[in-house]
Amino acid sequence: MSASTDSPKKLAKNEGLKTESNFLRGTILEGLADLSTGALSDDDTQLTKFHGIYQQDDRDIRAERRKKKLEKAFSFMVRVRVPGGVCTPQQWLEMDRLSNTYANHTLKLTTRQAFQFHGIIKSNLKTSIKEINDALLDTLAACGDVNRNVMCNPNPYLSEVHAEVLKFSQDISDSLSPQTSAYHEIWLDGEKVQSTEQDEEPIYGKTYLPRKFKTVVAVPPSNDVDIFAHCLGFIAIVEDGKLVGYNVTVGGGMGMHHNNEKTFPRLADVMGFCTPEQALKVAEGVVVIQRDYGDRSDRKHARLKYTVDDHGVDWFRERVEEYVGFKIEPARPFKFEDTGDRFGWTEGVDGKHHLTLYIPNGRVKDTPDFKMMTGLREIAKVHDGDFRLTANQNIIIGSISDEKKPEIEKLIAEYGLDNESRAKTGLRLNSMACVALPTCGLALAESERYLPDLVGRLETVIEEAGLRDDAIVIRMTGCPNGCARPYLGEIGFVGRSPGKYNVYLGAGFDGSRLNKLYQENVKEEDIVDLLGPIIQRYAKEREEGERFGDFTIRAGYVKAVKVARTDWWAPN
Ligand code: SRM
Ligand code: SF4
Repeated sequence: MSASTDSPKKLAKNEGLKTESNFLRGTILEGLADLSTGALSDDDTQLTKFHGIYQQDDRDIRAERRKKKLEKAFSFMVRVRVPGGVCTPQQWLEMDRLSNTYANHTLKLTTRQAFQFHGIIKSNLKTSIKEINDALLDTLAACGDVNRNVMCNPNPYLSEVHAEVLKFSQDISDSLSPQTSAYHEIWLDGEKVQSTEQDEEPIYGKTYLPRKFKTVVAVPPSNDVDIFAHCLGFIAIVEDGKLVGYNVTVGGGMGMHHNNEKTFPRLADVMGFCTPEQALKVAEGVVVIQRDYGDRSDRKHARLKYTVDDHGVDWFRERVEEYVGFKIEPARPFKFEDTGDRFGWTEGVDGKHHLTLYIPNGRVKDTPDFKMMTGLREIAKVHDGDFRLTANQNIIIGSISDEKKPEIEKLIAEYGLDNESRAKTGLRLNSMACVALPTCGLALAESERYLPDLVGRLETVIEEAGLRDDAIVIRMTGCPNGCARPYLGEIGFVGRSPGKYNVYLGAGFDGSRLNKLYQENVKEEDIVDLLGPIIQRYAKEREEGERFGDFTIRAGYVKAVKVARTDWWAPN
């Protein structure tokens, strides 16, 4: 299939790297054996991303080491795929053990329902990856220019179709996983493949995708996966209690660059409807069209959102239809209500109990006064259900039996894990921050280490205004890449430089409207003065049921921007 008739543009450097890499091998094995440095070669650090591994350095001590003329304090971040966010208590225990053996004694539950380890040094990398695989989880395609961890509403209480939908998300994950044997060969001591002929990537080809690719599945009314923020989405359509198919969304994404208007966050378009039998083929079709038509010359313009934006969703649908060989039907009605988690106890349709716990910014760790990691470990030791990572960086202790419930309740109380002890406002429960400093090489400002303090200061205003129990979605990132989906926060902060943030307001509570820039370059110390009066006005002037994001638009603080086309599918 030919992508374009225009004269060919110069390909981005990574394209050559992928072609030459022998299906993602590069010289990773040789680099791992060289212990004269804690780093890998620049080219290999691009390739290890496809294996779920990022080279990083501790930015807190970068300047000090430079002064002492020491190499940067290199270590590796390892991302573990958890399709749909569901893992067993045994797997939780293994992740906990590996973090305490090879990493920095913390686990990061990510905004895409995965685990991240930070601080693994080169000499421990291979063993760590091997032991993650021994726990029947993997890191392949957790990063890189491929389809990454597939997300799915994690709360099993939602509907009878949940298990079916979760299975679908796991099937997408399997069908879009890279087929190269390089992963096995490098990390699991597989047989060395002598020639590239033996490897094949039926869907991706040798150069994989132009850029990262993200897929999600949602069951309305919950939009906790923020479906419109992702390249490809499937919205479960349930009629008379049965899953009849999915509305397919394409072309969402968050990342942008400051001062570059050619880059922007974009909400996905609803492309149409397909049946459950057609859905895997449609997923493949969307990937293949992006493979062939995505921009391989400019990585800042290479995401699917730009392909859809440049050509339009109708053009995109036609290309997918040509590939899959059937028509994609018009979309069916659906309605989302919110993007948050259902905290506390819920009862599942299976008669089991589920407990959603607030984990501040997804960082599982022990501190002198709060033994969160130990508490969750003790729960995992007795729990016979599952753990479910949410897209809001929280955790569900899922499928708890009647017999186990008292024991788990006792551990929750013993370790102070209950939500009431640690998150007294709806603002905090709905807060989310990306990792940022000290590990993220792209951070311009603090995020995970700063948001809890800022929320604390805003909580004073919230309490005074009588808004303790009101859910307000607040998100922060240390740079404009958008890892905590800040452009879908009713209040969004995006780092500009140390101690300074762009402040955004006005996103839709249901995830269907982006927020808008309210003020640029706001200093940390000025944020409460900026937002306090708006919060107080909201408390006094809001209409019945009016959400904070909607109010900031009605009150004229910001103007509404594009709304995902959800309203006209579901009139009411
Ligand atoms: Fe992200 C890059 C962390 C979700 C958009 N992201 C990074 C890196 C790997 C920095 C780097 O490239 O060197 C960060 C590692 C930090 C660290 O020290 O761990 C990083 N991203 C994260 C996580 C861990 C944030 C979190 O606190 O949970 C999330 C891991 C998700 C996962 O399990 O796979 C994470 N990143 C996201 C999301 C949200 C989502 O997908 O729902 C986005 C916005 C959606 C999107 O993709 O458009 C996101 N991350 C980016 C981008 C911008 C991409 C773009 O199109 O411009 C980058 C930079 C890049 O790719 O060049 C990036
Ligand atoms: Fe790093 Fe920026 Fe992503 Fe935050 S948003 S983790 S600072 S890349």
